[in-house]
Amino acid sequence: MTPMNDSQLYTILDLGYTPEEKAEQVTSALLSGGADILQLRAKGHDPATIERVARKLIPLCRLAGVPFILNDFPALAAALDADGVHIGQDDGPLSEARKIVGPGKIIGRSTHSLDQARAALAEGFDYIGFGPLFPTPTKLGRPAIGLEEISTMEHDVGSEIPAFCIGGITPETLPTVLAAGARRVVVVSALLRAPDVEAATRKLRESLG
Ligand code: 3NM
Repeated sequence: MTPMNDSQLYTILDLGYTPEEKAEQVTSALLSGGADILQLRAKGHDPATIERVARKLIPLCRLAGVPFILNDFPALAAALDADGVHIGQDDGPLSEARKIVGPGKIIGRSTHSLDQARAALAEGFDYIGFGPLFPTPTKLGRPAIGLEEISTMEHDVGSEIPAFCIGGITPETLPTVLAAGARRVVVVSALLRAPDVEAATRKLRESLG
């Protein structure tokens, strides 16, 4: 499996963009295009659907050597033997999730400020998301935090654990995000809405160097 330390492009199969019938096809395209990590995100979907989709995607990720992370649902992540789980600010402490998924699994946290990023590092999370940098249709209602704090965040947190900038990152915004100091990114709608997901992923992967 790709060590997380080498991961630059974190992708999300979001059922809000990709219907279940296309989940495997789009995941294969993300993986072939060079995704380093694949998360399944299914806000508002019932657990049975999430489990069904996860069971289809996990073998694809295993074959590609890419970690499969489940958004929320630590117990389901454990039952599926997912590589990890991603939890938000309101999803309780790391220790609780760790008890459920076990010691060998990756646990990531969404952070929306420098303070939250530092706190996630101190708590012992394996990686963080940091954003949203820009307003995003994928997470409506969350204020954009901009680019100003990226370099401090990378210095204080990103030097210790992988830190993925997220939110509104597209081929157009990526150069300014990298210029601001970001080293790793999560990209969702810009890839899932692309007419050719694999080509879009490959192009973005190449821009990351
Ligand atoms: N979490 P897109 S922003 C899922 O800041 C998610 O925690 C965010 O999607 C956070 O690439 C976000 O389409 C949406 O903007 C990212």
